Amino acid sequence: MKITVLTLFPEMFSALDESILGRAKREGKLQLEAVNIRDYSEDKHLKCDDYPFGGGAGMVMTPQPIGSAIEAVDRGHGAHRIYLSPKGRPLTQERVVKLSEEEHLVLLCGHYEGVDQRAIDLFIDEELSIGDYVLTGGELPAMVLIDAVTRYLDGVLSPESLVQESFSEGLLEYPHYTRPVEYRGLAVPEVLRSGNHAEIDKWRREKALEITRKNRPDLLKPE
Ligand code: 4GY
Repeated sequence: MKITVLTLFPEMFSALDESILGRAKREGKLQLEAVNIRDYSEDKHLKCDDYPFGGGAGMVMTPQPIGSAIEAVDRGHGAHRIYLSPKGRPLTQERVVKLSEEEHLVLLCGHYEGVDQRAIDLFIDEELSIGDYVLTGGELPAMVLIDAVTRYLDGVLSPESLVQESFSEGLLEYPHYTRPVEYRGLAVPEVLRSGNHAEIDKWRREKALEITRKNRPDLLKPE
């Protein structure tokens, strides 16, 4: 999959050279391109922001550099174009799986108070939010989306890692343990060392239900 990020801070995306995402990039499973919106500004000082019409605090990203950048990286509009913002529809695991089937994603990262609405109306297919809090820019949300999508690309994770998720079936995950058997007075639950896989599955389902009831009762409600 190809992902093009449009940002004023392309260097931030070097964070994705580490760990599993770094390997996916090196193996060519994820082709990530971070494009500086400023390179497309036609302003003599390469400005990309201006004061809001109607007044108010802060600056707004101007539509020209954004429009020119999008048209340069996605001629013919073959890609699926996403703007990350708290106003967007919630990004869910279901949406992540669907997005992982796209050939080319373009992610637009806003800054300051946001981008001129005409850039969204003219050039964006979908506005997505990673959660109900406000960050200083769209770069971290874009990285969250890239991380979540990359897990579903062929050959990035072992199939078992993804199967385990569907085992949880809409519940939160059961607790994990590894060696040592006892750490600072806390022992690994006996059942996990019993070798009885029916009992282990039963224990894990109970624990998943228990933590879901405690932390996310909304996930247990019908619909
Ligand atoms: N939450 N989900 C989010 C965000 C920062 C002002 C527009 C979020 O997706 N994006 O908080 N983004 C804002 C900052 C410009 C993006």
